[in-house]
Amino acid sequence: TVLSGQEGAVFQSRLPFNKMTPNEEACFPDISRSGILGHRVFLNIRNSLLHMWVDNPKIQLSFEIALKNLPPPFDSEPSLVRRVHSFLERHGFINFGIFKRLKPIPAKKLGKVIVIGAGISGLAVAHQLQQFGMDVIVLEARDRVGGRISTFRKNSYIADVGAMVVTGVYGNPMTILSKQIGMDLVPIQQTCPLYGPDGKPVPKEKDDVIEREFNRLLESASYLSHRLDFNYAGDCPVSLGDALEWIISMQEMQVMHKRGQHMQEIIATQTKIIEQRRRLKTLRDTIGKLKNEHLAMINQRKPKGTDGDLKYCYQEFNIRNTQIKMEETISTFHDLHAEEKQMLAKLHELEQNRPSDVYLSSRDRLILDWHFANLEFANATRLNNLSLKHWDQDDDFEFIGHHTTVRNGYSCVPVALTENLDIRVNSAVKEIKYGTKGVEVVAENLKTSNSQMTYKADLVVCTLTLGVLKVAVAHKESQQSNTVKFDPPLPDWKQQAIKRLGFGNLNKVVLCFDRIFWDPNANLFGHVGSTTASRGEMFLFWSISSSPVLLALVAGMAANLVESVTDDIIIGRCMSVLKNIFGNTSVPQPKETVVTRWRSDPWARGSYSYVSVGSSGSDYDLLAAPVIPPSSKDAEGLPRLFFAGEHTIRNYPATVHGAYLSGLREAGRIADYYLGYP
Ligand code: HUF
Repeated sequence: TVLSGQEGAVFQSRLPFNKMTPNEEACFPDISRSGILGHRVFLNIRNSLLHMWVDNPKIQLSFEIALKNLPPPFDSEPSLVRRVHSFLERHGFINFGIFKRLKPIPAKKLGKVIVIGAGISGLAVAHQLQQFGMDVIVLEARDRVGGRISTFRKNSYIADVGAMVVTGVYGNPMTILSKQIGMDLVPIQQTCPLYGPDGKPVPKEKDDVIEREFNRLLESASYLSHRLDFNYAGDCPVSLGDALEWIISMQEMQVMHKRGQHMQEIIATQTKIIEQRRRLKTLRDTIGKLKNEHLAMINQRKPKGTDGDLKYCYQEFNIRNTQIKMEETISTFHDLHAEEKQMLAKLHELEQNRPSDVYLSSRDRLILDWHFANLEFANATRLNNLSLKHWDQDDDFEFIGHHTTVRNGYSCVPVALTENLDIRVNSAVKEIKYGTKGVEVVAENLKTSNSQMTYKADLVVCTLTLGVLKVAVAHKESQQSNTVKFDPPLPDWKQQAIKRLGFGNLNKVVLCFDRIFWDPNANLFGHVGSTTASRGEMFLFWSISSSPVLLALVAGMAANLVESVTDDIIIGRCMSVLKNIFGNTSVPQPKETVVTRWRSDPWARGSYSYVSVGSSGSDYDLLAAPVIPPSSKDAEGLPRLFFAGEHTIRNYPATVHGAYLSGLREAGRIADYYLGYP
């Protein structure tokens, strides 16, 4: 059920309606200790304020308006209302995004901040800190904002080559942003017809059966991990891919075992039939013999009285005795004959119902591989790289509601968030020096070669991608160009977490045509690869634009491979897949094409994070933790280096909303450290 009113607003804010969160209890220790009545008052104020904001996020919710609109008796303690209002504002529950300000931003600046990266997390943190009254500058290496949100726009063609889907609406901060700025959100039709390697449609029934099997395999892998605690093989942590292949092998063995059992049952039934037939033959002989005996006795029967009574009695006794024996034997014969019939029926049934020779036919396995490719797309890596135990650790935090795409292009969000910010594009950060007194960031201007600028501030927020951080902490010899140096080097706990957590890859091919030649009603169609190894190559096509644009996804192993191949070859591969499905003459040459190479992109070095084998959700927390410079005598002990980005948010990683929320989180943390408690 979808909640509305105050409950809906609290749900949208990802807070529990009826209780305080640990963070709230820490920030309101007096309320936390005050018993049920105090809690109720706090929750009523907090929930009412959230309701006011969610209902009208286009206008700043000032303390004064909040107080005015609070129903009595909750307006009777203005100091508490002010504290709740400040808390919600500081932690990004109200007054975030783009809205009409009723009160100007404080003119006196309260500390200087450098934000590295103008992706969604950098823009979120910069925007928040600026409205909190800090002096903020954003350094961005690219010539545009948005980072991994990137929209290709040419003529009437629009295609998102980075993030594309708003995954669930309820609780998603993008829902609030969509009310503030012109985001044209369109629900995705989830039906996805599949085409086989031969280009022919995969029958619906077959598709359903294999999808069920895929889900069963995932459930078995989860059982293996969470119920049997089978997460290590010796000392090595097990990957999801390993577990799935083991389960498949076990299923294959099970199939062989079932076949063996079936054969044994057939042989046992056949042996029983032979034995039964032998017994029937003996009985038939006995019946024949008794019949002859009985007939002879009848023929030789003598009448009573000639030879005396005793002989007559003896003769009659024998005749009847033989007859009874004969009748009994015939009855036994009929019983055994009926049994034989049952045995034959059973044999027939066994022969008719031979279990299948294999667990999956080679064709079925390829359809299963398509589902694996889809999972590899969602996680941006091969299943063999994913931790069996933790790969889906964020599942409980998935937002409910339909998935949507941004028809006017996702880049409208970062562009809107640039409002009033001092963003220096083309500024590639080379060095981040941090000490107890403050920070110095050296950046190279990529437009005017060799010109370097040093920026000084109280603190720095680093939203460099996990891929860029990995290169920064990699061993010296393997260092590539465009690396960022931390001075002093990042502490070991941070470096180890950077190394452990995975950073995956995913690529897209945009094909812009002069007309639609696919089913215009389907947003998606799938293409089953011809080998397990190539399962991720153009396995899924998206048609979400109002113009004739197709977006092909390249996931799993293929995502990296495709980066070493020229655009022509990749486009050629796409075209042959499409011609195979729709026919040679139906597919025109594309007018425009784009091929992404996120792994080779020096400012991304991949697509998004994943929980790799040996890592866990707690690595996201380590990546989020700020760094306090190594202490000196007059150390203030303040953290100077803060981190935001999709790789720093344990509950919502690898997403735009997660990156955005990480920016709101860091702004709150920085304000708590540098501006004091409200
Ligand atoms: O890379 P960023 O956008 O990271 P984020 O803020 O955590 O958001 O920002 C980092 C910035 C960039 O602008 C860099 O240029 C800059 O730092 N930078 C530097 C620098 N080095 C780097 N600046 C200065 N100096 C230096 N030295 C790739 C991708 C992602 C997604 C999807 C598809 C693809 C192909 C579809 C998808 C999706 C979502 C989706 C992930 C998000 C990402 C977020 C990070 N998606 N997310 N729905 N993602 O599958 O919600 O459909 O894009 O988590 O954008």
